[in-house]
Amino acid sequence: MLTKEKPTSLSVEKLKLSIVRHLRTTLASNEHVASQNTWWQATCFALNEEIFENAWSTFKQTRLDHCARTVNYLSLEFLIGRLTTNNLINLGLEDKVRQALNELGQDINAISGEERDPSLGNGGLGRLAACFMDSLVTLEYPAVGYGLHYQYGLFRQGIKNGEQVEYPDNWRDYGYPFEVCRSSFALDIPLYGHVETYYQGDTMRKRWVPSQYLRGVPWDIPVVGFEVKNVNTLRLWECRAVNEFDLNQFNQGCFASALHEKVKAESVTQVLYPNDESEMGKELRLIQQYFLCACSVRDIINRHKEHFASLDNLCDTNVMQLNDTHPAIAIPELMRILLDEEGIEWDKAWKISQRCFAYTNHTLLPEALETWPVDLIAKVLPRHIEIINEINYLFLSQVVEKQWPGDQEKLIKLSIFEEGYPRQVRMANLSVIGSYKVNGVAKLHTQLVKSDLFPEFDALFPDRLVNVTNGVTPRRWLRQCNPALAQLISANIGPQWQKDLSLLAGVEKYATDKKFVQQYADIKLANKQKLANYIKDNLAIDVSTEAIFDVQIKRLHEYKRQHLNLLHILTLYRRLLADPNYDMHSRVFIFAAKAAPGYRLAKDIIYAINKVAAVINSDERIKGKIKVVFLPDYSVTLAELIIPAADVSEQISTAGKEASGTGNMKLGLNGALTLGTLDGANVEIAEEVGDEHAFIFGLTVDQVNALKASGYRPQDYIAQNDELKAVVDWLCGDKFTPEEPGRLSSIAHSLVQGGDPYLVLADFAAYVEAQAQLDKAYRNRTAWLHSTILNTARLGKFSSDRSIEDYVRDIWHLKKVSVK
Ligand code: DL6
Repeated sequence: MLTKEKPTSLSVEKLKLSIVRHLRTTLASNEHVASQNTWWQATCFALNEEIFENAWSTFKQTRLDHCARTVNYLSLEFLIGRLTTNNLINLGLEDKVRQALNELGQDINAISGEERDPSLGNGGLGRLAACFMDSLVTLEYPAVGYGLHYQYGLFRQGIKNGEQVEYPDNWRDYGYPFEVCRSSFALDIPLYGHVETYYQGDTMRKRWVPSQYLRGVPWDIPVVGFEVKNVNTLRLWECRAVNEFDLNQFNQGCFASALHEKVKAESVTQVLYPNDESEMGKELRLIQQYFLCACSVRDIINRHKEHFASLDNLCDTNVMQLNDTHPAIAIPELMRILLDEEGIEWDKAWKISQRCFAYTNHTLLPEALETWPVDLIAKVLPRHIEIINEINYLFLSQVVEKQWPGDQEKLIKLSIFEEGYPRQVRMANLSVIGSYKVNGVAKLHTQLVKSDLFPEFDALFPDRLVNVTNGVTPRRWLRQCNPALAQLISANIGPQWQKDLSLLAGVEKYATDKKFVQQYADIKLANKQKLANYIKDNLAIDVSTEAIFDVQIKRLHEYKRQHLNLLHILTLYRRLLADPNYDMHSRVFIFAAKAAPGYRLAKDIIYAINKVAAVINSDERIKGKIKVVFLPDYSVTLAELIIPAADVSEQISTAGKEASGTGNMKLGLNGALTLGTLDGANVEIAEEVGDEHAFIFGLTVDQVNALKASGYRPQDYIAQNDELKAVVDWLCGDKFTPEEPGRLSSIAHSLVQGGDPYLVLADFAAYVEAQAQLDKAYRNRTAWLHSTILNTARLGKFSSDRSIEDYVRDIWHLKKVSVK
């Protein structure tokens, strides 16, 4: 038994009755004709009976009894993954539902496989938000996640002749059983128009006269706590037209224009922007961001006003966490409401507002730091640009000028406005100035935020910048994705690790226990076999579980350096061609990655991996020593299959570029050894696990900076290294693309003529050497298994429960509300 059963009225008999009742009365089917998908929906509806009851109790206890301080997590992305198994585990109903379905002639695994991934995020920050929601509810903290109800999630990735092709992901097609439309909380959101000045007595006031409204309709997804009764809410706003249909136009035969307003409004929440590291600069994206913020801030205020007449104490009942700068427009939105609607004077309004917001920075990449043209904000949100102006004026004149009198450079750097054509609003500066706390997501990242990104802000506000190292939920990323390992751990140290991951330390003493080691090894092998079957079924590639499963799964980006991995694969391939007896353990290189549709070079790297795979996998001369596998359409569900099967976790970003990473934590917990640079949370992973149980290589942040400062010349590295020269030359020729010679040369070009911005060539030799060490280490079976088990045992720090407790202690100051 892995989960303590929660007090529930649901017996196997009751579950069976409920599932059949939903088949018949909710879904208009019956147990004789229902498709698997209908069975799945009926099962979800049966679970909802328990879930919604508990959600109501949580709501009642948090708001009505206590009016407890609540964190509102504002995020444009929540990459939640499938919920069926997650909810079953968290409800403690897995065994009962399995049995109930069994007795009804159904298989629980097939049924849960019917769910489409709600892919409402790009990667890092969206998945983190989902882990945080799981931890918040499990730790019984009052929390609401606010996001957008996209009709299309992140695109589905297909591979056609090696190229990425994007298809729309209509994740909820005909509805999603775990969501409920709460139309009674719908809101109208203003846009465009102009600002008027008027007098109230002697006081001059402003008001926004919008020229358009959008309707925000909330869809609630319950977030079920593990071994607790609490159920929190993820509220996703859908955009609709206020007047959906113009009957007059329709009657005149203008069918398309009769629907014009509806189509325009719905486009706001139609698609998730498929871009995680670069700026889009589109009016629609700005409206999306504002729409989320306006709906959420209004919803929070409405909740507050059920208990309090004024907003004076809003910051006592609520904190709004900005998940990166995407929801930063919430700051001027709250100010607008306080000033214009509540009639509060500026200083007091600013005090309230500033104590409501906290901001998490997730990236240092300059191109990912959001800016918006001033003219665009002025057009869409005319009152907000005035407020941003005033915030900036007061900040520069009262804070910066006081600290550094007459220092123009400081004023230019710290201003919310970036001068130029067009003038831009820097959302990061707005977020730092408008928040009471700002956090980075790993120790190294926070240090760099302080020293490189915001050093002046750190000097001005010495207590504002803090670190909260990311984490992942152990429920999904160990218990759910690796049930056999979870079972083994529980059998030896008890099941409490699922709520306190630091208890995994108790596994350490089994790392030398023969029986445990063998069981651990058997589980890894079975997981590898499962992945091997998937690869065979989906890509028709045979891979041996004897081989090292070397995994790099993450968004495709130059800074993550999938092309460094590729250069190493080519190096091994060359060595094998030169010497068929070249001594290496067989290796399967497994990639999964989506590239932003407009990111040409990233797409070229995917193409190159696939073309290289096709040649290497069919080259009999190398006797299957290397296999290269690119698994299309990376998703949370695919990650749950790959991670438990991995031997090696590739975390090879250029030092200083990856804010934290969370795949590194998931892979390590599941026993993969990290092959990584000293970047992001790799630093802390290596600290925890010990350098001898990871393969750390490459330039450090300081060395990267020094090399760049001294004038980095990638061609020097090629000149000094014949193997490197040979594999880069391969990319320029027709070896892998005989039908299109030179088709892979864009990669070589970016590395040589393009100046190699992410220092791939500078780290190549160290990477190849670390790979050789790893190859050697793998062959010592006992030592390798020892390291693997120690990775599981020593990574307890990286639970999102710990991250949430850090946020609660240092930023949010919440109190638990236990639902009885
Ligand atoms: O903090 C979550 C996650 C980090 O683990 C990754 O290192 C980082 O790249 C990612 N950042 C984003 C950037 N989006 N924006 N802006 O997702 O955040």
